[in-house]
Amino acid sequence: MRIMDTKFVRGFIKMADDGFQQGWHEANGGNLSYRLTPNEAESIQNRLSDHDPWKPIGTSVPGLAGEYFLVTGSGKYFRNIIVDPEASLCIVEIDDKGENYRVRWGLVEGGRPTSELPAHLMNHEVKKRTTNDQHRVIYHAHTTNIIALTFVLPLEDKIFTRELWESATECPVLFPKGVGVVPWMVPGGRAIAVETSKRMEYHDVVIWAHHGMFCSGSTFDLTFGLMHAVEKSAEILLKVLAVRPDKLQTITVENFRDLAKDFHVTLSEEYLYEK
Ligand code: 2HA
Ligand code: ZN
Repeated sequence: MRIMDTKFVRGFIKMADDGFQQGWHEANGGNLSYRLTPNEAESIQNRLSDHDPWKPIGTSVPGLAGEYFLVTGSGKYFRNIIVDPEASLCIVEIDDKGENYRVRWGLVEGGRPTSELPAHLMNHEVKKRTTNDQHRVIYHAHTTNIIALTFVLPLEDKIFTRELWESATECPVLFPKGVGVVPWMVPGGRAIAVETSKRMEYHDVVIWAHHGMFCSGSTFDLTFGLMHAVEKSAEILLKVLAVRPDKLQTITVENFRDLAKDFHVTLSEEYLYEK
């Protein structure tokens, strides 16, 4: 099957362009990865090249041995993905130890996978295990309002979660396990990948202070929708803080309990503290 015609490549390109249209991908900002199903990997085998040598991932992901990923390229611009996907994206294969990768398709003008490959793969490894193989999409974007919030709220999971939940009614339903927050760290390496994947054990959303956000999900729609909802909630919260920091009214703890009951979600007591 022609790789450009596959449903997962079409979905990936649409999601990347949706993110660009939102203003979350200035310059080469952000990155996206998708873990292929065994059937998808099988369906494109005769379209893959085996010329690229194995290279170290920079971290160890034994839980992903033999998996294939569609990922954005390092230094590539999201705004160009829809125009020239074969130059902007690549499919990588992970070796049988989870230590090395090689490019099997794409990046036709050269380059390498995203600088955040360690974070993407370590998050995928956690999510593959904790979601019983369901999650396949990891998305990193430079979401303006969430970044702004990391300058004005304490960098604590409990505070970010509660404030985002209060700012839009559907938030506790979309991310009942709340959000994790990583303090400012140098991007692109193993250290920030370790901190992020630790929080992905529990959360589907991890915020990087003064940088952006990571979301995990089972489909492109669910993962994009999650990022979009968190970012919109942050926008509302910033507007409220700008106009009237001492909110006149809000969604109360009692309201959250009623919501949880009717929508059949479990909201951790950790976030339902009295203020
Ligand atoms: O430039 O977003 O975090 C890509 C990035 C690095
Ligand atoms: Zn980034």
